[in-house]
Amino acid sequence: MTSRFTRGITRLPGESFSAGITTAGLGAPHLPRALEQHAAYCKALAQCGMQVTVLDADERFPDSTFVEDTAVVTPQTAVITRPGADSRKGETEAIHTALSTHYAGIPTIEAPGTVDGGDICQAGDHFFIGVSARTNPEGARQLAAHLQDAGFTTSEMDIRGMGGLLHLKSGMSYLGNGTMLIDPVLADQPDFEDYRVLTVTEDERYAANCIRVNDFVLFAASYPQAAAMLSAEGFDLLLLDMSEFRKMDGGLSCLSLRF
Ligand code: CIR
Repeated sequence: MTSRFTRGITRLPGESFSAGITTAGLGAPHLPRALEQHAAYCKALAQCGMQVTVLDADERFPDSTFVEDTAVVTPQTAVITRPGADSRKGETEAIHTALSTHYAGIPTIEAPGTVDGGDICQAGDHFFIGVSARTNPEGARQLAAHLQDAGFTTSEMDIRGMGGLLHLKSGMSYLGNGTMLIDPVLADQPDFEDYRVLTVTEDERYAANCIRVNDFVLFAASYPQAAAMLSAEGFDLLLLDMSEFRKMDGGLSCLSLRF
């Protein structure tokens, strides 16, 4: 079953956005354009039926617009992460405060564990936990324990050394109805045997990160083959220009917490 989401949290990119971490090699992001794209993203979440809280930018944390990495949330439960990059660890404080009005007693990942929310993919009652350069085995173990306490099943997928994937969800998205959209680099994962798997082409790898939100799929613009494949499967796409966030290694899922 796919959760229905009623609330979202996003955070505006700030003046320091271009000082964040990136490997993309696509040049510096243009802040006014990033703000326009962010506004369109928040509008799309609202169109999906969500009430969206937009937090102010925090110039101390250039990557803090990528709120997904700071928590793992479902409509029933939340866990505050401990991001793998030192420059991002302080981002969790504001998110903890924002989530505290919605959840009682939120557990946190503790040192030496690290978890980036971008490595965590929920598929119904199951969570895939990516072990990556950002999420370490101890963080994965702690998160699995919290999620199992909340009644979910979990499994780990080690993506270290898989070319081009920053996070597990850089290469996979759960679309609901037992369907996964994946990057070709994940094509041979035995864990996907029970799913209907749709694979993006090598030249559209960025499109593997999208988000199913209630009746729609928020999808990056400019990936026509992947968009046509999903439309043919009956998904309703809301296309969004992500060019400025892509320059900072960010995708559609990174920009919000959905619960
Ligand atoms: C970082 O390297 O941490 C940011 N520049 C990008 C984070 C993207 N987050 C995500 O995929 N969940």
